[in-house]
Amino acid sequence: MALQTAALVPATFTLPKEGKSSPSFKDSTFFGVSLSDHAKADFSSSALRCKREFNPRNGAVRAETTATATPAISRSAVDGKKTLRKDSVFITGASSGLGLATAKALAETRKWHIIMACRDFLKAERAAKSAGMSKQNYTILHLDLASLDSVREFVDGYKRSGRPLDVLVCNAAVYQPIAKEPSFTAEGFELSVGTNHLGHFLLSRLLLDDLKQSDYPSKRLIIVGSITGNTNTLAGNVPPKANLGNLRGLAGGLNGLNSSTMIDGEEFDGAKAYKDSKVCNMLTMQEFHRRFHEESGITFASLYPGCIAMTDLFREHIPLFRLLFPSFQKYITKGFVSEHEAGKRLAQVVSDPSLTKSSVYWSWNQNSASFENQLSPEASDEEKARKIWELSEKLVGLA
Ligand code: NDP
Ligand code: PMR
Repeated sequence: MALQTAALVPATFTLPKEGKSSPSFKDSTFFGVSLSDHAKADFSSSALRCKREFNPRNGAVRAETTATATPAISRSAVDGKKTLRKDSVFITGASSGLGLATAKALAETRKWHIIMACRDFLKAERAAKSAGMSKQNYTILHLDLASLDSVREFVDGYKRSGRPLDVLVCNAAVYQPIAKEPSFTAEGFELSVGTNHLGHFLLSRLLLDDLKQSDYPSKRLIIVGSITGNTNTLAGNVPPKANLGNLRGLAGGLNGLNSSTMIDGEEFDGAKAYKDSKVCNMLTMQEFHRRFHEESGITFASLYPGCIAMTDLFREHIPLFRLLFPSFQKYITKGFVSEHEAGKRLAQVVSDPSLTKSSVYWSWNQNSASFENQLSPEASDEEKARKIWELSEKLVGLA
């Protein structure tokens, strides 16, 4: 029911600058779909019952959290017995591109149950079907990251379900490279930072305790970053460059009324807002690591999966860009990766036993070997990470 209510609220709307016409609804898809019967049925699956019987939430589990094997079977430490259940991964924005490819890669192992947290239920269902994912390997739940109410309802619904949470992947994003005017989330934050950063920030904060309680030996919280937010690279130096400045726009609420819509307090620029949001994503993972890694054993990581130049991320770009960009990346920068390859990379960060180090920004070389990459000075600035954390807490109502 809660999800049904969220589904009736338009996700975003455009607020023109002063003196222009009245606010117009944008992207106001009505997701008239409630928590599906499919999802409800799944909550009482035999795998889940099995986990409950073996009491996964007991204190002794912590002793097991440093194990690095990738289990199809998670361990219950009560008596050394194994709990027979699939590992459970939540992926935001799994209805297309990287998220879908990752869901597919993990589903194919048959070790994972994938919770596809998506804003458009029907699109996600069709996507899963066309990717050949078998119904028993996934559940679709409604989540609109451009609405903090939707995030809270998603979390409430999840908590009521009793489902385990072993790995959370924050993947969804919007990119508005040619927008002349800012768009806003339901709470009035500029859309790119509001969705990509603030929505995920609230989601991860609200799910952290559940992640802590998982009996999966190698729990992870992963966020998808990008090379374009890192000014220590050629790609990161293509204008407009990411720059969070002194955070005065973020402090003001990014609402375009009594504050700028940009984190640094400057004029709206959609491409920059996206890159800034990715810097926030990468800083947030490091801040999570500093605050919670030692006590929880959770691995916090970000990554750049390569340039997946044919995804829907570029849906709002001009047609000429969409036509030329894949070839430019394939033949000139050589940064191109297919959705399939990128999905395998993110699936590795989810489940590979060798990728358990926390606070790493993963990248891959030309031979598709993973390595720990260097972040730009701004994307690794501890003081900024702390300030963004504190300001974001206020904006999403956690402080
Ligand atoms: P896509 O546009 O294909 O996927 C983005 C996903 O996010 C879609 O499923 C979309 O849903 C979802 N989404 C957008 N807004 C919301 C919202 N308000 N609530 C819930 N879900 C939402 O792009 P990619 O697969 O390329 O992007 C995935 C991630 O990869 C992003 O974090 C991006 O920054 C990152 N990335 C991408 C690169 C690339 O080259 N493509 C390079 C580096 C990083 P819907 O299907 O309903 O639109
Ligand atoms: Mg970039 C090694 C060089 C390299 C790489 C790996 C990327 C990745 N880009 C590179 C170089 C260049 N790009 C150069 C030299 C140019 C100027 C011609 C260039 C331009 C460019 C544009 C206009 N690139 C872009 C755009 C976009 O709109 C994309 C973007 O910034 O999205 C935020 C983009 C990207 N280039 C990349 C990657 C991965 C992107 C998109 C994805 C992202 O960060 O999510």
